[in-house]
Amino acid sequence: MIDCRQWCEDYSDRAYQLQSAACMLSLANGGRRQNMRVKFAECLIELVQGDITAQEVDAIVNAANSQLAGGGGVDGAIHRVAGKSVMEETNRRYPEGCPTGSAVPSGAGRLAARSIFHAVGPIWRGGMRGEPALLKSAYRRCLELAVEHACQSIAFPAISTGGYGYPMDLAAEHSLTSVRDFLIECGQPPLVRFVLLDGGALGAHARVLEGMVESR
Ligand code: AR6
Repeated sequence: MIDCRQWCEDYSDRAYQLQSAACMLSLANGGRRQNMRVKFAECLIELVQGDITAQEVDAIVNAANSQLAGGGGVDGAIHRVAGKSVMEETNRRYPEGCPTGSAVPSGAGRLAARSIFHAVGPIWRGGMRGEPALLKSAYRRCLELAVEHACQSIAFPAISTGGYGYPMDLAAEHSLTSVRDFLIECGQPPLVRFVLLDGGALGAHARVLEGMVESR
């Protein structure tokens, strides 16, 4: 079986040719997209399909609401696995909640990670209410927190694309642009992983990341 997981390790032409070949092989391999990795300024952006709660990274990002009240989707899954200490901590430390477009840190309870960054993405209202800037800012604030907490690795879900209704293709473009720009500007953290729940979400992010490599 062909392993296409380690593709596009840097910006050289040779690596890009390898990436294209690996991509074709991965599509030939049952048509199922494999994980994808691209390097920006010595930092990796990695796309994987999976469950955010199972990630062994320094920080896991929660797709929270501005009351930090818990809910369904990623938020429900993270609090279920992490245990009640996380909600107790956020209630105590952030009684005012967290504004949309920002994020706040907490411990990670029973999760394998050290920290959870509770990020509040925008509710999609058609795209003319500042949603792109708010989504980018939520990702950026998490990366700033990762640097402040000396995290070597951070895992993001596709914030706002579930209950908050942000179209997946646009969310992929806006989130990946924000992360790429931060990595180029700051050169850390070394690993940023996007954990996408299904093949459609993974494909949407992979198309944007491929476009970033092609247009460099
Ligand atoms: N791992 C990775 N991705 C997941 C997981 C998981 N375990 N579960 C869902 N997704 P959502 P939002 C995907 O709704 O849109 C909550 O009630 C999901 O398929 O979790 O920012 C909060 O309390 C989707 O693509 O977050 C807020 O009130 C993406 O993660 C509100 O929902 C985000 O979906 C936040 O809505």
